[in-house]
Amino acid sequence: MRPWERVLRDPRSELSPDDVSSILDEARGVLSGDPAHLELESEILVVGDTHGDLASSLSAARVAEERGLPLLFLGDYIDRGPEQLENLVYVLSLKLSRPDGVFLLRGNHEAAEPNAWYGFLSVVEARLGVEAYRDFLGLYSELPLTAVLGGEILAVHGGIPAGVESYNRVRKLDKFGPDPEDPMEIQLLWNDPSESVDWFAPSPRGPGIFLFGRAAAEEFLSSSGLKMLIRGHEFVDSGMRLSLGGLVATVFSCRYYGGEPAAAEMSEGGRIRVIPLNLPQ
Ligand SMILES: [Mn+2]
Repeated sequence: MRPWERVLRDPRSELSPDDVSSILDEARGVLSGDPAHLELESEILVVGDTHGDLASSLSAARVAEERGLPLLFLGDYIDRGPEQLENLVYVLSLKLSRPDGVFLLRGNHEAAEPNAWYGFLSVVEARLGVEAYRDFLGLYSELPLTAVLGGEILAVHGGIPAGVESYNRVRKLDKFGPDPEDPMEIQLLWNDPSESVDWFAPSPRGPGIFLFGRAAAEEFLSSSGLKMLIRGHEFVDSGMRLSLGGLVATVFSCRYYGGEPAAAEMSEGGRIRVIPLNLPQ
């Protein structure tokens, strides 16, 4: 049995550094076949940040299987939570088992700098050795950046970038290396919506990051022929929140922030159903 098959059977099984390295290698190969910008169907289960919450990823996979839905994860698999390595290895194993039914976007934490601050680098060094971390950076650089669901809903980890007239320009961005450097790369992974801003304003998250308001979302979406944005990146205590007049849905799927982790079941016409993920494992 290949290591990723063992992970699917027992997601908490003890993995050797060689097992992890084999999963990363295979996943990198399969992910390299996904374009930077995915076109997916309108009926899909969308999962927000999991941050080391393996139980939420397991619940999401079970719900998707029961309903016969493909799965889209919005990034941020690691840092912060208690089962970071297990969670990342599990979602990669899901991808390997269903290359055309599981999709993994890149979050702002799939990068070198956050991992040094928020825990994942230490987890990898302690569990797999100092040398192993490089393979994770190689994997991050194969993760796609955006997806369009049913031709009308944009999915991305953070938000829309300032000074970019439409998705046509976003779509020209390639997958990138260990850390985002281009302003558009940074903003797609880091920006947040805000009700107190019309267009764009500097974000408290740091330099090069922006809050975007309703006018900005309206203009970007309409000039792109899109109806709505679905994204993760921010804690939402009920797991899903609509903002900016319903143009933006935020999904949050990690239980370690004190809220209810959820996924968003998307269906035809942009309907969204909130699916709780705090099921017993
Ligand atoms: Mn994030």
